[in-house]
Amino acid sequence: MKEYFETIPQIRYEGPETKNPLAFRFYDPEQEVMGKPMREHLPFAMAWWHNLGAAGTDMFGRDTADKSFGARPGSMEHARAKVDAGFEFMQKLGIRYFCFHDVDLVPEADTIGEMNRRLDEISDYILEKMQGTGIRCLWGTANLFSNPRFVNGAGSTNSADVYCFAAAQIKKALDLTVKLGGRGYVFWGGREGYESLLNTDVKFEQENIAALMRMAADYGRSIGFEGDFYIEPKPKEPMKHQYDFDAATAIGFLRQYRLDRDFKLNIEANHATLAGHTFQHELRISAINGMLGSIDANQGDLLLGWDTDEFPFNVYEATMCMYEVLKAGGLTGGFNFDAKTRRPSYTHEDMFHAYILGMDTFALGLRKAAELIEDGRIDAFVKERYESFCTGIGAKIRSGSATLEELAEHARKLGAPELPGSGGQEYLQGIVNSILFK
Ligand code: XUL
Ligand code: CO
Repeated sequence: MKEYFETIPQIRYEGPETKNPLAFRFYDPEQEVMGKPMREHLPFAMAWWHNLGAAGTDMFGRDTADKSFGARPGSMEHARAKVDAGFEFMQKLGIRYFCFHDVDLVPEADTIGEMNRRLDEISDYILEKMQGTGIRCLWGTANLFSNPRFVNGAGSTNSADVYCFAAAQIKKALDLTVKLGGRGYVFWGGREGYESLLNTDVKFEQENIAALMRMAADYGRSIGFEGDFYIEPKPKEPMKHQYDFDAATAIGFLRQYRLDRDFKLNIEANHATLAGHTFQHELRISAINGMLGSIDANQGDLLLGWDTDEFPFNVYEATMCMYEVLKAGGLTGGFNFDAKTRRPSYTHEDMFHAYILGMDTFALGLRKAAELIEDGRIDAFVKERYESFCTGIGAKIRSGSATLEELAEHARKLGAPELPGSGGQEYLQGIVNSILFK
């Protein structure tokens, strides 16, 4: 078997002191954190599209990286070489999952029939490679945004024929997800939105998107898919205004169209910041609504207003993410590195450095989040902050048995209320820093 990354050894944990760039400093898969090995807390996934496809092209310049893997791009031979290289890559890093769009796996064909034939062929090959490796699919999806036919969206298109094309792609991507043991299926509505309200019937489009999702969920269940469907919220890019703006918007949509039993959310860090939220905010909103399913682990650049899909290195963010995940009791999905190396980082070695960085960042975040929880001061503070609702009139409000008149009477008797207790934000931020940097 040809080796694609000949200079790269098996990546192992060597601890924080190591100077070896091809070793983990913090990700020690077997190390227990809060009673579970790290690898169970952190089901990492490789994003097929970035890692095996993206070659550094930007709006101003063509590829810098060579992702041909020794084959002619656009051929089935190339599709197979990507499978081989991808599995070697995952095995060398100890990554147990991958995520894919249909068009990441094979060159796109003109007809659904030919496309499906190619997908059958490659998925047979992937299945073969999966045997004995423990590697499987985290989630699959259909690319319903790149092909010009989706210029006006997929579920939100104005063309019934295009809508059917989208349905055909979703059906096949679901078949593949099930075939490859996927835990989830993602809808990222890249073109589901609008550029101008002058030509758009928003209600009509949203109803059609919901109907497509309903049909997908029904079909998925009919072929034995037991995982979760996810919406991946994003406010903009490529469209000016996307319907799945943020977690709260997507949750409202899922509930309105009664899709909330089958769907959860896939929260991406960079999408959160594009929506003007923190990553932690989006995770918290999903978690408190029972909708935190999976995570696209990346990072944006706050100085740039677009989706830079960087590998996560911000330990503070990763800690706060893992804090939310631990508090939510873990994920049914995993951590997909929807991230690409920077255009000037074009070597194969850079791909490994990037994943080591991302995995170490989340491992460190996990350890620090566990320490924050075990320390207990933050939880104790929050508990005490709401204490006035534990007894007396507060407890009555919480139990739902109070009336407005009763509360007004309580207030009248009080005269002037005391100021609520201090928010203590600086005190709490100091605790976070003392744990992060000890
Ligand atoms: C785009 C994005 C997608 C989805 C899958 O911003 O995040 O790659 O994760 O379609
Ligand atoms: Co994503």
